[in-house]
Order: sequence, then C-alpha cells, then structure tokens
Amino acid sequence: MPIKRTKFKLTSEQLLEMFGWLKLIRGFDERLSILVRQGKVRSGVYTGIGQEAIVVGTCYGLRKDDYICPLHRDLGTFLMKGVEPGVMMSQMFAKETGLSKGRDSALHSGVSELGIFGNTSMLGANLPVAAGLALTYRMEQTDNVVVAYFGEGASNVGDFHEALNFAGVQRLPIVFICENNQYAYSVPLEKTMAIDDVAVRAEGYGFDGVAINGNDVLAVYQATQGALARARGGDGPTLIECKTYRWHGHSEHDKAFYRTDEELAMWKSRDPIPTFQTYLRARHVLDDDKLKEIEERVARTIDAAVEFAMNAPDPAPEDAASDMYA
Ligand SMILES: Cc1ncc(C[n+]2csc(CCOP(=O)(O)OP(=O)(O)O)c2C)c(N)n1
Repeated sequence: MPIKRTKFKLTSEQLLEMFGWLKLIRGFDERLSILVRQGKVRSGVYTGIGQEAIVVGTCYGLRKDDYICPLHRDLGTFLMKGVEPGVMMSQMFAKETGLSKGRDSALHSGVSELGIFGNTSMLGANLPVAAGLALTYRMEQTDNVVVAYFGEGASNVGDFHEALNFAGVQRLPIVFICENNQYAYSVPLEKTMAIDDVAVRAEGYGFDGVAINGNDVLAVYQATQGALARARGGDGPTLIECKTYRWHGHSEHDKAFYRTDEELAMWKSRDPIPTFQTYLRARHVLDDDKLKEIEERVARTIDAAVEFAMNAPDPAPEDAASDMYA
C-alpha cells in the first residue's frame, strides 16, 4: 500500500539550520579525509560524503530521548544528536576526551544520555538490538521511537530479516532507514540483490516500505516525519530506503577502483548540498551573506574541533581496564 504524503512546514530558520547541518557534516568528513592522508587520525574513517541528506533528513527534529542506531558511515548523526564536535574529533584521534576515551576505533561508542546506540562491527547486528530498544519503549509505554540505520548490503544478512520480522509482528515503534549507496564495499547492488528496491522487503514482514531520493533532504525529512508519527501513534514500523551514493571509497584506505569516473560524476551532479542551496535561494531563504556566514561558522567549528582533539591528552595506560561492565 502506498504511504500517504506527510504534510510538513519548516520556517526559514529551520531550513537554514538544516542547511548548516549539511555543510557541517560534509566539512567534518572532508577534514577527516585530509587528516587521514596526513597520518593524524588513529581510527578507520568511513566517510558519508554524498549521503548527508539522509543524516540531516532523518535526525532533524528527533527528540533527545528517541534512540538512534547509526552505521559506521553516520558520524553526522552523533553530531546532530548532541555530541560536541571536539568530542567527536577526539574520538577519531583516540584521545582521552573522545566518547570511548581512546579505547576503540571511530563509531562503536554509544552515548545513552543522548540516545545513541554505538554501531556494531557485524553488519546488521545493530538491527535486532534496535528492535529490542523499541520493545523497551513499548513496555515503558512511552511514545519514543528508535531510528535504525543500515546499508543495502546489510539487508542481505539474517539479522536484518529477524529484526524486521520481530518489529512487524510486535508493531514496534521503529523506523528502519536503508542508506542504499549502491555498493557494499566493492560489491555493486545487482550482485547482491535480485530486486531493485530494498523497500519491498518490508512488505514480507507486514509493514510499509518506501523508496525515496536520499539526496533530497526534504524528501527524507518528509518520509521520516510520517514514519515517526505513525510509530508514535502505535501504528508500528516503516522502512525508508534512501537511494544515494558514497563519493569516497568504502573507507579512506579504499581507492574504489571498482567503479567508473562517469558513474561518480553522474552522482556528484546530484550532490544534495547545492541542490538544497538552489532551492533555498529560489525561496529567498538564503543569500550570499547568509551563505558566507554559515560557511565561516562551519569552518570555525571544525578548526576548533581539530585543535581541541590534537591538543587533548592520550588515554593513560593505567586506565585501560577502567569503565568495564564486568
Ligand atoms: C556480517 C558482516 N559481513 C561482512 C562485514 C565486512 N564489511 C564491513 S562494511 C561492509 C560493506 C557494508 O555495505 P553496506 O551494508 O551496504 O553499507 P555501506 O558501507 O555501503 O554504507 C562489509 C562487507 C561485516 N562487518 N559484517
């Protein structure tokens, strides 16, 4: 059954705020990419350059006590959920001031006070956990929602199907966000799936799935807002498949020789940021002065984050076994 279009209204300030997030998240990843080349980052770096509209469209307007279960490529979701840029950069530098105090690489850390469940290395394994979190919300009788991210590659593993089945049977308050960036590491979509849209998989588990342009931040926002409202109202899960493309390799050490320059150029012409910028200018929400102001603010924020992280202390060896659960 087709999903009804959700009506939404965003003020000029909110639209500009979304634009600022797109710019910050892009800038953060771009700076990390440079820092990797300079040998300054201690973590593996999996940029989401080209995919920012998914992060912003899904996280914008989320409540602090909604939980997100992000992917390895979703550094921006941490920022949008409230992690300070300096802390996030410290995490990439494995510093004492990072989320995990230098104990793990990149994005495996969570922050329960901010509603972030850290990514698990095994693809798809975050999804049953996400369903469990949604079950908790149901048992606690809150109207909070879990937003769980996964790649199209992960939608081929068993955990994905078990999580969707459980969420469908229990009508859990969860929104599944597929970041379909066309490749699972070096493997193109058509070599892993005999269908065109991951979204159709939802039907097999008794709820709606929709495939949308994942490079259109407002389309992502609209679809997410509809899914959140249904989940909060007790109508169960939704799967939103966001079609997109990652510009860099799987990680910064992957040169992505398995794809063509033409393909990359085609997707770069659909860059979510200039597309949104053109829209904002046409609506007279953005002008040259505002653009300059946003760009300067973003540059300052990132510079400060890098400086904070570079000057932060390394973790002390004697603390390696502290903060253990058992
Ligand atoms: C179960 C499992 N198989 C293989 C891997 C190795 N691996 C890590 S990321 C990745 C590709 C993931 O592709 P996708 O799910 O589409 O997400 P993307 O990286 O494209 O955002 C692979 C194969 C893994 N971490 N877990």
